[in-house]
Amino acid sequence: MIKTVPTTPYDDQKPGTSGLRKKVPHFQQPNYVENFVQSIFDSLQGRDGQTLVIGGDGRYFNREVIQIALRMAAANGFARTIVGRGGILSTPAASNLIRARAAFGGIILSASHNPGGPTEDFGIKYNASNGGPAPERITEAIFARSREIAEYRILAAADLDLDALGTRDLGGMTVEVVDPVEDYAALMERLFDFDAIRDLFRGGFTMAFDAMHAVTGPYAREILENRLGAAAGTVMNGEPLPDFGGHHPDPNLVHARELYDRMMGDDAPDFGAASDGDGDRNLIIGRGIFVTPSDSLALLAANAHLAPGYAGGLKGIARSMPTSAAADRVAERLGIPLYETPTGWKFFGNLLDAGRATLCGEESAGTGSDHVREKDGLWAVLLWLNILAARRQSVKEIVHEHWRSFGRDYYTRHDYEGIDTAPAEALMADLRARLPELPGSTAASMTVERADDFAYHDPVDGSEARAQGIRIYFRGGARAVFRLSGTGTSGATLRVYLERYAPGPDGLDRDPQEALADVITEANAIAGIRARTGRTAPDVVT
Ligand code: VG1
Ligand code: CO
Repeated sequence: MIKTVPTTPYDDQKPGTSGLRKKVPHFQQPNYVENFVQSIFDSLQGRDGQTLVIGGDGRYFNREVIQIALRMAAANGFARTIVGRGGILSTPAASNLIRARAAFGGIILSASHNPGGPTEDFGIKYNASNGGPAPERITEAIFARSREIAEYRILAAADLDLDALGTRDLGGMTVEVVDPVEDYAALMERLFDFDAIRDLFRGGFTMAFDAMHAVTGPYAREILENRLGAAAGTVMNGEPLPDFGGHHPDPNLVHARELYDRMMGDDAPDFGAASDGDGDRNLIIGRGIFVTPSDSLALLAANAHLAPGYAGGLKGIARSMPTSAAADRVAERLGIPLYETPTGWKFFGNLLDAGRATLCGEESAGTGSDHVREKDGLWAVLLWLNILAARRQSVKEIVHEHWRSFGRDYYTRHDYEGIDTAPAEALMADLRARLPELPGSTAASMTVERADDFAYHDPVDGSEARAQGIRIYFRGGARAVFRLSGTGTSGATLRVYLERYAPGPDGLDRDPQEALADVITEANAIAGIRARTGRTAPDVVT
């Protein structure tokens, strides 16, 4: 029986960089989930009789929300839903399923790299039929709907068993519970030379993969250990846990410290990697060398032709604006276009759909390609492995060779987390107001050449995205970027992105913090970070 339940709107259901993210208790308010899911459905034309994919990263509250979403999908005209066993689907695997099964769209439950648990984070995101995060016009429609919603539709039914594979009926809608790994692993086998990688491992190559007790554990075990023959135990923290073992499933140098220390130690394996809560990010560390995500994008682009899936070359490269210019140099040499987009994967969708870009990347450890419409952590790891298998050099040799050939883009990001919203917004507003007077000025030791507030004009559909981050270019080629996070759930997070290009082959082992010391000082002085936030140092340096 379908019930129509009266409800009252919430005013804070605005999707951010990557969907709606709030604390679990916030989502547990009466009808909060139902309102948002109905707002999604109400914003979709032509969903009747269609297929919907549903899955999440397994965090606390995942199962409850999946049951609600299933009952609501059944009451809102969907003919079929495809759910990962146990409610599990990594974000790239969900994207793949939407595409492979020609679904109308998908609901992905995740707060990505944010911690999980009864008082931690949860998130709901809608992906469209191309498998990618809903574009702004849809997220705006969802938000608008959520502010006036008066009722939602739900089937009165008991919970479904999601732990056994197979097809069942839910009020006339077919629910298909699928193996979350199978289709995704098959896609990876089509893109990469599994024989060459197997051969690499057979020859004694060693690796450590930190799944951070998040969704990639089962994927990494199946692909790396079972199919590619990496030694048992290669996958660390491989059991997905609703609270990620109490950690932040964020693959950066702070939260993946154990892996980092191991990779810098004497008995380090050849290759180290990690992924985040929902499996779309990647961290790459070679023995004795951390590869920044910006460099990784450039390296993957320069070497992608070594993998079968990319043997025909790349159509173009797209990177988020705060990502370093390392990929630009590769695009230039390859003679292919480079696109600079706002932060967030949704902005890559049109470029990928239109066949303008093949590889995309963000400085926040997200890399991907046109194989799905999300960033893809394991994909990046496998492309690296394919390149290592083809070149038979160490990560360090490959990175150093790249820098010798292209020059090096020193890069770091400084995050100030959980600062009060008011001063954070005032800091940004003040920078915006001072943009015209910045060129020619010097706050500490460097002189501003030009400064702007990044606006993106989508070359495919002509849409505009404004106020995407303050960019300050200094004389001599360094850059600082300021923006506020759109994924945090408590207070505001200020991100400061810093980079400088060094054309020569010098300084291969130089520490970026040291190489960027003057840019860091200048950026802090221009924005008045200490005075406005009371913070003397960033919380996270990546
Ligand atoms: C962050 C990253 C951004 C990424 C987004 C979602 O956003 O900076 O590059 O696309 O997270 O990633 P923000 O607005 O907090 O800077 V995930 O792994 O959460 O889908
Ligand atoms: Co993620």
